[in-house]
Amino acid sequence: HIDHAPWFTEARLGMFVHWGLYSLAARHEWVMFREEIPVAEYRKYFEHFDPDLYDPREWAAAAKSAGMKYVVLTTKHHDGFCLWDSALTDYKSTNTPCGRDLLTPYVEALREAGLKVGFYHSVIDWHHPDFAIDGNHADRNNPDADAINATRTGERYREYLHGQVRELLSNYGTIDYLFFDFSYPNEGGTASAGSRFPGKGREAWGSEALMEMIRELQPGIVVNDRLDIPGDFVTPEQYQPDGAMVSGDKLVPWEACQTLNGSWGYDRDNLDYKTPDLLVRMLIDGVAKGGNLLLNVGPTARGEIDSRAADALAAMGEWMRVHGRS
Ligand code: FUL
Repeated sequence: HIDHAPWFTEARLGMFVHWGLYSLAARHEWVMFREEIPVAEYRKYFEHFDPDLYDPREWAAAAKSAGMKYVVLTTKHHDGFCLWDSALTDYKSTNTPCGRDLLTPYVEALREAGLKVGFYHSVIDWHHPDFAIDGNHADRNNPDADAINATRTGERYREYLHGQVRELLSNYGTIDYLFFDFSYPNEGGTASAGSRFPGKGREAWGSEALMEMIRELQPGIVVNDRLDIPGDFVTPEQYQPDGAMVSGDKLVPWEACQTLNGSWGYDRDNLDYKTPDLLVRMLIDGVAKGGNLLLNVGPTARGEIDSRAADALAAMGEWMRVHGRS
């Protein structure tokens, strides 16, 4: 139970949406990192981003009929591209052929459908000129990385991060949920991120001050645990915890985020979908252990939830209609 937001542990099921420039590549949201695509080359996706089928009312309807109570959209993923008209960067949807802020209709559609509004925001940024290049950066093998890093200041990036979060929490009315993302493959969780990745972690991001600002701007919001300081809930990723999560004599609110096919971003040729049976079992497993399930979809570059994801959601909805209580 989260005192200031009892809705969260009652909701139990939400929809995660990973959508951005990587959706055009259609082969995993880490494509820029995996294929070491330089910023200049990755720009081709920016130049062609034109989601003509984007209708967040359809996303909201799909979530709702699957029994989901909240939706969480990637405002910015690790590639740094912003889905809103940020005053702090040019790397945003308004400067692509799309030409508009995509968060406004998203937020409106969710509210209309009676769903809670969530934002995901990446602390990692492979595009920002002041984000230090480390082993988990798309540009990690650049022979000039050390020289480039010498010109980068954590302070400028920190200001950018705080400024963008301020925009997100000031310009779209009430935001119910915020998922920060600092998490690297094979590193298992986020604790002591700062010590494992020099220049990253609570001090580099100004996490305490950031959290204070968030609470001030949106007193009712729930925030996850990936700023290298505790949040309102913890976020096991792509696994179900063994049992209820406990700290001292207290139950810890948790939310497992899970994919449909192992990728978060649209991954067109990946056919390794979880069966509806497994999805329902994951939901039951989580509820039995006192947790939420945040189930991901990766819409196509045109903005559509493709038929395989839509079928999975529909199958969950079918089960919820028979077994749900709301
Ligand atoms: C991770 C990210 O690196 C993935 O791309 C995804 O966003 C997931 C929810 O968090 O750690």
